Amino acid sequence: MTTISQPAEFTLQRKHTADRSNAVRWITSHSIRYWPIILMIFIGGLGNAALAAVVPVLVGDVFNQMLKPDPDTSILIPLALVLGGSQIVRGVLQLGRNFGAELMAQKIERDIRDELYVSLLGKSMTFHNLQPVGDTMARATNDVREVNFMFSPGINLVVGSFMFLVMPFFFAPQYHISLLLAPTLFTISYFIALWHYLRALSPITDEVRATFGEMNTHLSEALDGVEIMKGAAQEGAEIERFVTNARRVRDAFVRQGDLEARFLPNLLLGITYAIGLVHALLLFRDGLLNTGGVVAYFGLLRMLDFPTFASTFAYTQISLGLSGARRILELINQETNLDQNAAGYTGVMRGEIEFRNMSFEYNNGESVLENVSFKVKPGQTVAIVGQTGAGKTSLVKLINRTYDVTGGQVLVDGIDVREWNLASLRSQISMIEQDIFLFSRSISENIAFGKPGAGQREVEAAAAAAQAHEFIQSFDEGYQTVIGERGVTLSGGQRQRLALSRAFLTDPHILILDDSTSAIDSATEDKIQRAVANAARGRTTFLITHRLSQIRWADLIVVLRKGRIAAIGTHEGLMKTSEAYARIFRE
Ligand code: TTP
Ligand code: MG
Repeated sequence: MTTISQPAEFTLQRKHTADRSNAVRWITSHSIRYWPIILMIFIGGLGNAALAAVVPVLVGDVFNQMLKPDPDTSILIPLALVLGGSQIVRGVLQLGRNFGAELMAQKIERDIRDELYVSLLGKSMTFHNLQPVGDTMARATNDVREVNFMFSPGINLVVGSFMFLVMPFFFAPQYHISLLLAPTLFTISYFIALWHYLRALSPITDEVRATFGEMNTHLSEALDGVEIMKGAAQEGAEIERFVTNARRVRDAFVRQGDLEARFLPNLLLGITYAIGLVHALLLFRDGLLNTGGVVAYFGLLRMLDFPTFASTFAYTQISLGLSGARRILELINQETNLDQNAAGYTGVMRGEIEFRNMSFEYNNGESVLENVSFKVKPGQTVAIVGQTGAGKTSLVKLINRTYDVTGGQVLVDGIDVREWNLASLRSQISMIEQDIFLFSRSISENIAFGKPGAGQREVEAAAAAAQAHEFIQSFDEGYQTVIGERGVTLSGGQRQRLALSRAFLTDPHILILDDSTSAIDSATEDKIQRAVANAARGRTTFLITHRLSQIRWADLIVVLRKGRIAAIGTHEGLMKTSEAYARIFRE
């Protein structure tokens, strides 16, 4: 099996690797490992069909017995017993087929869900910034579900009904060889019609899945931004937009239904019955077929029912499943431009950082940082100041390779960050982002996020150092309080101290604090001030802040303006030399 490996930021070692070159191969490579189940489905399907064919054959025999001038009724009891027995066995086989297909469907669903999740976590921020969450959610939930349905009932019915299609070919010739005519005509036209149907269906199911993804994207964004939407009284416009999206989904489904309704084999089946019956009667008239033969033959033709009626439904399901698989695969196969560099440097960090002639732009090609060079000694505290949009956040995100520079270098301990093993680099750097994200888990778990398995005592010590212990204690359930539950939300200052607790617990060599909050009451301000001072001790610290008290005692202050360094130095030095810096303090 060929394995196409994608460059990923992080990959986890999986037991099974799948062929990701196209959707059909991908699904096949996932299913092939469950070959015993596939075998079970096939055997179940074949046995079920063969035993179903036994019914018309036996009924034909019974007719012949009854129509004899002196019918031998003693044979009827054994015939009835064989008939009944065979149908019980058939039920068991059918159960095997259905159970196998359902089992397979669930296993495959789990496997591809795992694969997608691992792949999503491994992708870079560049990818995640560009990929709408709603669309990802639609793919990770509904498209994955469609792949499940593709196996059960989809493939289950296709296999089962195909076996029914084959049976007349086995059983009809024993009555008269020419009776193969009607099933042959049917089968040929069936496959031609099916081929056309599938070709027309594929773009429609693609569209069904795509419009659904778009609707979901929109819905998730509207809910995310519901506060802004309400604030701007835009509910009406939003509803309008949603209705348009919902209409597109409906239209795609209607087109699918329309195509299904025109499925030709429904018509072919009726014609086949007519042809078969006429044919059998002609043979009967010429004495080449007896009454039992006519009855049995017509019973066998009736078996074509199953493939005809199951196929619209089953093939649509397969087509939808493949469309879903294509969309999931598209996501998995999206390249990410960071690689984890597993073989890279893994030393213990001293915390020296150097920006060397560095420039950076986001994907849109607009320069965000230009020609930035400066050096930070281990243990120093650096304050980055500058107006909004100056590139402060962007600058620090280059240190832990949330993004990669587009020119020049960022070095940690004299080693280009791209030469570092990514996991090693990131585990020694702690970044407190501008908008702090908390999981809907307990406070304790939120603090211990970067160090799973940390004991309660450790967690509390970290919280105390971050000046968070007090407010956490004020909650009824203390550290076990679940954030987001029963209305527990935290203020900006509280969030910040939780994030600082996280940082204390992981004890990083480099700490980055991106803090945009400036309006905080002085008591809290004081606490944060103390927490940050605690945190900065003994490690290299980057502070992005508007708090003058914090800027003042930094070892190095970098003033950014429109992506360039406007001034750099200590507080005393800058007050004398930099007009721009002095202005900040005058304001
Ligand atoms: P930032 O680095 O976010 O600027 P900042 O942190 O100095 O601003 P603030 O004080 O408000 O936090 O952005 C610098 C430029 O980069 C800005 O013009 C927006 C642009 N940018 C992108 O194009 N894509 C991004 O993902 C981000 C974060 C910024
Ligand atoms: Mg910022």
